[in-house]
Amino acid sequence: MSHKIYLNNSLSILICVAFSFNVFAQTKIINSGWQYSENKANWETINIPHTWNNKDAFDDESGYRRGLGYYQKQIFVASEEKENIHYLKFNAVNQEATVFVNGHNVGNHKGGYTAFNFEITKYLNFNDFNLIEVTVDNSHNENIPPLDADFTFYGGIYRDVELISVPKQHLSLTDFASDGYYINYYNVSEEQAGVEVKLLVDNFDSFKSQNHLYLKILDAEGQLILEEHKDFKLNAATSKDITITFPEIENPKLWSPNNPNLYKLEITLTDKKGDVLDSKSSNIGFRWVTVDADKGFFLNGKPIKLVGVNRHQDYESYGNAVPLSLQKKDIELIKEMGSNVIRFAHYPHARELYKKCDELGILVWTEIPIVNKVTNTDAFFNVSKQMQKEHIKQYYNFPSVVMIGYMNEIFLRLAFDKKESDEEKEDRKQFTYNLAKQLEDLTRTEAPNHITVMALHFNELYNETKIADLPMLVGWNLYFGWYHDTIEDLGVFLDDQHQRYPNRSLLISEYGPGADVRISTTEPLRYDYSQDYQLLLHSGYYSQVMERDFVTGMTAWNFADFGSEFRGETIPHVNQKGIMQYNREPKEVYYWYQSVLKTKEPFVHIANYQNQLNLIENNTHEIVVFSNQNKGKLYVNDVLYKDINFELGIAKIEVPFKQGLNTVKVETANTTDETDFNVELFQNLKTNPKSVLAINVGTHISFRDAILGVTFLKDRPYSDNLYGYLPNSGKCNKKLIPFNISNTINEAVYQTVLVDCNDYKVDVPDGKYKVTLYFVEPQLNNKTKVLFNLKEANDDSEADVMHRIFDIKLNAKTISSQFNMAKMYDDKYGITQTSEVNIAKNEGLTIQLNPIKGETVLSGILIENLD
Ligand code: GCB
Repeated sequence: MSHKIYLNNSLSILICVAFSFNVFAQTKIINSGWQYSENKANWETINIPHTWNNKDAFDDESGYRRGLGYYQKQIFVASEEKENIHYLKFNAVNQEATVFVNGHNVGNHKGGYTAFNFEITKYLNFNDFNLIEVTVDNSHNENIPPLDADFTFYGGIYRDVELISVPKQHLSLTDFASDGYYINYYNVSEEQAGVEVKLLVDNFDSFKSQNHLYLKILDAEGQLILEEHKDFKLNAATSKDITITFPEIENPKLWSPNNPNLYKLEITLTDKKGDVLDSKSSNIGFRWVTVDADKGFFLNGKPIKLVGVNRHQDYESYGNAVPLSLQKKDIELIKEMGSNVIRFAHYPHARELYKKCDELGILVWTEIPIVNKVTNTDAFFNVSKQMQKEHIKQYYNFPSVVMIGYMNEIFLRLAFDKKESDEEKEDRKQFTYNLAKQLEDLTRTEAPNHITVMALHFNELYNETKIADLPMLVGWNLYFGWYHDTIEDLGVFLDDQHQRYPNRSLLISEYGPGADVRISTTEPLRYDYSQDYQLLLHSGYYSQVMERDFVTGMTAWNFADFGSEFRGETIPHVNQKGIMQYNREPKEVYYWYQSVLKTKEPFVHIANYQNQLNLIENNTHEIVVFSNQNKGKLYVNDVLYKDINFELGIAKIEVPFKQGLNTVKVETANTTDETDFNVELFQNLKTNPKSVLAINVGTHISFRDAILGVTFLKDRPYSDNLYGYLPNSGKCNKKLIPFNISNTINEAVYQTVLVDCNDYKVDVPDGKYKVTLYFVEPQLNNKTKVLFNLKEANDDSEADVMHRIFDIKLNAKTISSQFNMAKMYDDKYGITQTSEVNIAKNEGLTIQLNPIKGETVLSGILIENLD
């Protein structure tokens, strides 16, 4: 074999392009200029990636359209391409696609997160235009997982579309749309490492062919380390499996998160003359992993505590149709946070991201989207198994992939479903177990040398049914301190599981509270959505995991906020458990992770939740600083205030502030951080009046409304010269209603309600004011909806609704009589009542809610001075 031909791939491409254009394999990405329609009548021009749900899934009015979407595109295929074989490859279409070429149905694919391709040669017209049409369906389908899950199932062609043209002999494209080869490792240790490659080569010719395979392993610098050649014959119209085994490499550079040493495999297929037909390449990473039920996770024979995140693939305003450049940035941010592991939840993400994990050094858990429940049909079982095969075969060659899963919280609906009889429930346990067993067996067979995993929710069902004994590593999704119990209960649970199931390895595959950057508090509490509570929970989990060797690690839920159509928290339709916001702006806890996970360079960060501090009554506030150092010095307005010590990456210091701009600086070994706080003191509203005053009634959290440019202050019992409710004027209970509120973007103001409290006082000085009161009817049923729609209302439904009726008075003057939200407004509708008030005689503002029927409610107050 002459050296020239095999100089390197790019050169050989050039040679081939020059001499035999029509034989070499070519892939064209055909993303641009598709036509899209939801009804086949009105078409618009779009580019792939595309989804039709990036806006409507966040819009209460329009609602989220699950149904059909039609795509079409013309492609020109040159006559030189005639001798080649042609494929259309879709890297992901959510969730069912039927593809037509020039009117011929070329195939259907079910499942929204894996790639598929169809051979289209016989349908093509050469030297002519060809019409490609794709019908996409994201309606609920009982036979396609996921059936039900806490994320939005955006419909559309949202990953690249490729037109692949290959010579008659090529690396197979038909093995579940894989690359047609699989890299296995043998005898990997610090001293040596072996690589074995299994290739599938197809011959589409009607006669025998003679071919040659040339495989090279290069090191990180591009130096050739090993090469293997193989001549072989292919019978007409057949496929062949060829295994090529390299001799062991001596003293390999092992791959790990700290040292992601990669080698490269290059594969070249030629004809007997030596002309290149096909070529592919992959990362090679030498590593081995094991789990030990007592000692945790081991990489290359050394213990490693896995700490990282889960990731969903969507992004604010893009839905799931996110440019790859932005997605890759996510992986960089995850690495910069100090993570050594990612769980790609709850489905395979774009393959380019796994490549990025190879390069950056992040261990990967990857899974298919069988979530919350399964359907007991052959069709569902078959689609599930097909998905897992596609998943394994398409993601097999990434050295970062070490854990492969197939189910998430599969008994969630069983645990909550009240409708099923006991018998039906028993049946459900059995068929779910059966599917799990089939998928576990399939995964072990198709992906030996990987760790099988499954994620469970906090419920005994997984132990009782023994489904938790199937995978090699069990992931528990644990929400202690959020959905139930306290942060400290985590440890109790972990110890109990370890004692009861001493042979099981476990990981905390999810944990985390919702957090909204607009919310802060000095008294963080469960379910308050403050960043302060988010920090408490994440750091509390971390310390409990670090204390326990048997826990292999933890992956936070979630890297970033993500779309979940049915959710209604302080940001509607968004799951807010991100460490980053939906637009990938960091929440403060991101920096805390850096302080405990990144040890190489000195790091310090002053948490500055909103740049804005509102200090009520006194002028001090607790500042939170993160650092990976032990000690530092804190300066306030350029004066040394204190020497500080960090524990678990955190120092908390009570700092005195002055009104206006204050600068805080922290110095630690070789690094500093400095930040400005805009401080507003609320000590005496009469002597120090505010032109705008906003109060978040019924809660200990403050809420920053960036559009109004005002912070709704935390609520409090009244004291002289300030504001607050009069505790003796009723029960004055604080209530949280975690539901979407319509007619507002300030959900957090309405969702916290002060119930049965009749008098409220604000000591503003004399003057003319515009006073806006915020209300919502907190009855959590749809009865008010029926009632509001008067045509549908009937006496029975009216009788069920609790009518809450009260008069509203400002300084004894009635501004609303018989205020009855159930009667007057839609369900969970954000209501404001605005009136002007003249305040005189130093009497301040008194808000009276006089109950006529039921308990009074109030959500917020905004007072604007008009003088
Ligand atoms: C879980 C689920 C995940 C949810 C998460 C939550 O356990 O696995 O899909 O998004 O809880 O936020 O409730």
